[in-house]
Amino acid sequence: MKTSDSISVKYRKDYKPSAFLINKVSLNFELFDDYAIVTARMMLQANPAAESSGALVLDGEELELQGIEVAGQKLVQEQYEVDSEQLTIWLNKIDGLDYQQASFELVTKVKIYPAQNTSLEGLYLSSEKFCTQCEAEGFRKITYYLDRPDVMSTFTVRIEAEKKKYPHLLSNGNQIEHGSLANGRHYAIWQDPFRKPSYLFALCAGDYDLLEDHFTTRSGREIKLEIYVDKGKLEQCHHAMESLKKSMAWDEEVFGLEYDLDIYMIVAVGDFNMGAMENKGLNIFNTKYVLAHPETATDQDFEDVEAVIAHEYFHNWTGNRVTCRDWFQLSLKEGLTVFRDQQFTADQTDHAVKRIEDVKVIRSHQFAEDAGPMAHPIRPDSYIEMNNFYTVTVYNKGAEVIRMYHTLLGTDGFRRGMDLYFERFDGQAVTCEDFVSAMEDANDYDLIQFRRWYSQAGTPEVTVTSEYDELHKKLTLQIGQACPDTPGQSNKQPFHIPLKLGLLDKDGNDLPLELASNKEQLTGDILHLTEAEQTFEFVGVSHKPVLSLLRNFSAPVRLFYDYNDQELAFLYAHDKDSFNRWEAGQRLFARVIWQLCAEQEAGEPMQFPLHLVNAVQNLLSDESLDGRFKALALTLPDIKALIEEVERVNLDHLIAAHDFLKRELAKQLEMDWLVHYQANHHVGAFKQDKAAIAKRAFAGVCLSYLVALDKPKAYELAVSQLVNSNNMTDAETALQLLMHSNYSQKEQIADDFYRKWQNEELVVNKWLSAQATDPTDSTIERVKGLIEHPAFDIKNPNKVRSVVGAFAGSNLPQFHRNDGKGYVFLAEQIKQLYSVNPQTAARLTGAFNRWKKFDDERQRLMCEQLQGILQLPDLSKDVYEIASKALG
Ligand code: 0A1
Ligand code: ZN
Repeated sequence: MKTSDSISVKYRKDYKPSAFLINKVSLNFELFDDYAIVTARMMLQANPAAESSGALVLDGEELELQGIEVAGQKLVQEQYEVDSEQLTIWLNKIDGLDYQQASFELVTKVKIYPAQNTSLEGLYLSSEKFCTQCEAEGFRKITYYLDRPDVMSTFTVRIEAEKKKYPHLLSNGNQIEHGSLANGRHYAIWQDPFRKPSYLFALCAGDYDLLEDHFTTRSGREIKLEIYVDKGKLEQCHHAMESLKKSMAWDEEVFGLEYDLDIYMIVAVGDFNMGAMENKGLNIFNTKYVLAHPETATDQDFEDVEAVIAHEYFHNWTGNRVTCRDWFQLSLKEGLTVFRDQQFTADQTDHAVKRIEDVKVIRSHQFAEDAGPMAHPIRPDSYIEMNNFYTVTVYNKGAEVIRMYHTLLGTDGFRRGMDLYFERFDGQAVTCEDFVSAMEDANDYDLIQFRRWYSQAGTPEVTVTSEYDELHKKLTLQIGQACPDTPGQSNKQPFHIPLKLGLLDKDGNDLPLELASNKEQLTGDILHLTEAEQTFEFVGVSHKPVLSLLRNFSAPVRLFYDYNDQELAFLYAHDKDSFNRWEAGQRLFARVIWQLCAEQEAGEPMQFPLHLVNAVQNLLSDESLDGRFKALALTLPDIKALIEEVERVNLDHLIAAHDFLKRELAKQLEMDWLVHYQANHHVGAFKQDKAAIAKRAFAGVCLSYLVALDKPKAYELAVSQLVNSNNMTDAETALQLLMHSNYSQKEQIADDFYRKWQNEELVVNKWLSAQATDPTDSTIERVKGLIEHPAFDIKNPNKVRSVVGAFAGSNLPQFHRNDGKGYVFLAEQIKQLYSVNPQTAARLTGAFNRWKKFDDERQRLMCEQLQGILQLPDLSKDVYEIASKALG
């Protein structure tokens, strides 16, 4: 078992500039099937901004040191020391070296074993291709280095390997030379003119198919675009290429940002821990976010590919040109880049739909993280393993914080802030504070209180009460805010919360907004909450309005306001703010679900409230609404998000209530679902324009209600959609619905689907997760079978996520079985995985984080598994941090 003294906690407050800088580095990679030799030649210099020291301490892990030279002298044993994490060179023991005055050269040679590297961090060989992943601290598994983002250097990289097996040899920047060598080997040399931290280094070597294109920047520069994929996958790359070109044009148009190198390469790999990586000029992507063809990828997959391509492309400015000083500042690049990709996707698709999708992630995942044992501010104060901090808080709440600047400063003000940010910090490694000050200075806007969003964890709770004074036409809002304690933080200070609102008259029109006093507390339709308790008096309110609060989810908070059913139904039908229209529906459904839970608690039968029928029917038949919006507005709230609404949950009751409501809505509106399904489900030539996508989404939700009827006729519709579909959107929807139902032939369906798609890995993953998320009782045995299936591979993170991740994260009824078998299954998988791939194992461990929400028996069962995990021999830091914090 890990003891607390064998692990170390890193603190943000301990930041010190590096004692040395690296001005230039040349790397030479000699790649062989079973090992690689890496020679690094670096020009170092004492950092004038740091305390000087006679010891040069380089990071390095899992490296076999073969030689070391400083200023042309081979070092002998007394001059350096190596342990499992560092190489220390005693510069003061090297004759004639004046390291404080002049720069000096260091040459190291190490041997590494990429074929044995299953962590997928550093340099690894998988599916006969070499690939790297260096963020956050993977470069130290390639060579000894100052592996921290504030040490920036120019890189020259020479790669040599067998020509036949590895015809493509790629690294960052421009290729400046290539040629043949003896013994069937060849080499290429790459030079990246931009200084960069080691985490942006990349190397790929293998035999790929290549899609080529080009883009002309608005200043007229010609950029080569290249996408490298596994042989035979070229047909699935066109969407990624189009997405890249759209992203490049969008960043020029919206932010005035042009690409800077002459070539932009993307390599798709099947074994990858995350979505993708923004290495300078050489992005490496999980195949899931590159490959897309209508037959094998859903409309959602297409949107995801476009968004991830955009995200990585946008990092070239927000991340690469301006990078992070240290890893505590991760949200500086990630929150900002997520916000940028969200805006991009909204512009390509639909603003309201995109907003709703993003808020769903916040509510189901980020709120849970913020209320659990891993809660941290978007700029964390400490960590044990940095890889555990690539979180929904840093990324998605980080993006919400950026969105609030946009809300407060407006599009132009936000742009002014961005321009100043680049003007001041281009080419540097900076902090979140630097970003705030740029926004502040460019707009002459006080963001002192706003800064608390960076330092305080937890989800603020905003409580609103209202009173209408008919006589004086006055509306008084009493608004309080509080933020719950989180691990290591209590007594939080009030946040600056922009609360966008509207007051609706009885026709659903917005009434004008005017405050009686303190008029600066309202700008446009944004109310500025800054204190624990505030009173706002609106005047000239002609009659009692319906309140539309927190429009467009203008801040990442929980809003409490005592709406009644009539008001919610009214907003669901009329709010001009599409987000709040959706939100009203979700609240309406949630109220019913909690009511049904209360009925079960009281031992009474569940009663379906008929008032819902009207509300849903009106929405269903509202011709003015987009199909994707309708699909979202007709979907019941996610159980995960509902769990976050209560202190402790009776999961059995909650699931029963959720199922009951779905089935009742299905029954009450059976004809409507059928009519709309038939009107929107399209047979015939495949189209992928906005209208066709919207119809598929809407038809999919209608079908989900029909299948909930548990009737042969409905199953027939789903089966027919599955077998006759010419696109994966329709096929996957039908597959999932059938697999999650009581349909008697579902085994057959699963077998046929597999037989058809067994050679398309990404489709097989859909097949795996459709089974792993089946809420019926047989699933526990089925998932045990799936991990033995030839299609499963514990070394491939996409497979692990498709089976184990999907089961633990998205199959609440079965993961939380009351016999504890779901928990045992997850713990078993973590035990198999933690030494193979610590990062992915740690992510899985997070599924236990919310154990305190459940009943005593489930709590006990989950804790038992967490304790077992903590007893594992040589437990990785990654898993240790999650499991130990979960147990608190
Ligand atoms: N920076 C990448 C995400 C990423 C982070 C860590 C990784 O390995 C530990 C890999 C990728 C992004 O935001 O896209
Ligand atoms: Zn990113």
